[in-house]
Amino acid sequence: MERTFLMVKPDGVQRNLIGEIVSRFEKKGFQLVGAKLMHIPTELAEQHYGEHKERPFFGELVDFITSGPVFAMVWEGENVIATARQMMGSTNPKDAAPGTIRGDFGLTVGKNVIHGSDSPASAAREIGLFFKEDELVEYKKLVNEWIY
Ligand code: DAT
Ligand code: MG
Repeated sequence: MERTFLMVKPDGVQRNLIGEIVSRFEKKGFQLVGAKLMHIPTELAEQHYGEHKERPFFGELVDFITSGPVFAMVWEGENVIATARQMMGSTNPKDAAPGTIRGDFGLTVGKNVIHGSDSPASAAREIGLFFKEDELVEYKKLVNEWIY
């Protein structure tokens, strides 16, 4: 089953959006396999956002993501990587459709509430950066018989 890495960013944690965001993915039918509230060390932030190292906003991005605790999660389910991206909405909340997380809760690109992996390769990389194997929980949910 496909897995993705999702993270409520420091603005989402401060704005009490953890429960709302977890609830959306639960209700969709995805299964939570790992989660933790944590401060991201600068080194991990730089690794996580490594693809943006040359971008002018890289410094701000690292400062922001390390500015307070984040809620890091691994979710599992059919097509979860692409579907979670759709549920998040466009990177810039001003372009994000109503009904998406960024469309409903964000105003500016700098504080866009949530991170989600954008491909199978980035999901594998980001899950590995943030979680140890024994922090991911395998379990069977009977409700899955009513989803799949
Ligand atoms: P996404 O988070 O949708 O995957 P991304 O990987 O292109 O978007 O960029 C990572 C984060 O960097 C994004 O969530 C917010 C920030 N960011 C992106 N483009 C930006 C810009 N033009 N100015 C400031 N911050 C930006
Ligand atoms: Mg990205």
